[in-house]
Amino acid sequence: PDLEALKKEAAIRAVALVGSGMRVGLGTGSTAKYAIEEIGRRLAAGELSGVTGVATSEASDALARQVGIPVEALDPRPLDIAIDGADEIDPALNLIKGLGGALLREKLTEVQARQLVIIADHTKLVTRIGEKAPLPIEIALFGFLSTIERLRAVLPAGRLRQNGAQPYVTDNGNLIFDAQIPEGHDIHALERQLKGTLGVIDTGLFLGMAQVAFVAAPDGVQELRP
Ligand code: DER
Repeated sequence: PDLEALKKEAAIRAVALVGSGMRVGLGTGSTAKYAIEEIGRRLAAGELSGVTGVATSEASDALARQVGIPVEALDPRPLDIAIDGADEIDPALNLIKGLGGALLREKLTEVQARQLVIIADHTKLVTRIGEKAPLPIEIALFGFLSTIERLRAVLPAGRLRQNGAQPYVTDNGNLIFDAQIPEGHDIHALERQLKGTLGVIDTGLFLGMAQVAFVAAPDGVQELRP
């Protein structure tokens, strides 16, 4: 089966964990899209009822409404479950996220979920975080050139994400610096160092947040736990 079919298979496995009456964190990206569509399908078919969603991006908010999922703003109440994609997944289920630009709302939402369920295809599996994907870092617009200089002192191989000729702007009005994580970095120490860097709002390191990942490979969907 092709990659899209595999991603959809993983999404359907995750949505099987959604029960009626649940408050669900709705992820962002091409894999999470299948999960949002599947929740909508199950609601329309009467297989689920009373589900409300909290979207992690404007795009996912619009898609949720389009498929008939009632959406609410994030408030301090815990979410029963959140379903989202990832750019990298290591054996401890540490993640890189944010290539879709939604890392801040994703982390703010998913930290409140009783269960964070990751869905992906096998190309996202890594042995070391930083092996395949750059780390997205959300930075304030104001003084961003100074912030980039501070970041380059920590991660020299990085660049401001562009949207054509303009800098990419997130749903929150911030910018993103994408940086390679060279071998030898302790990712927990790196997260602390980046979060302590003036002008940095958050990073795409989601460490120890996910409980389970459904990873689709040509021979089937694997259920990975840390
Ligand atoms: O930007 C994000 O965090 C997305 O969830 C990303 O990590 C996965 O996007 P994909 O499912 O389109 O690969």
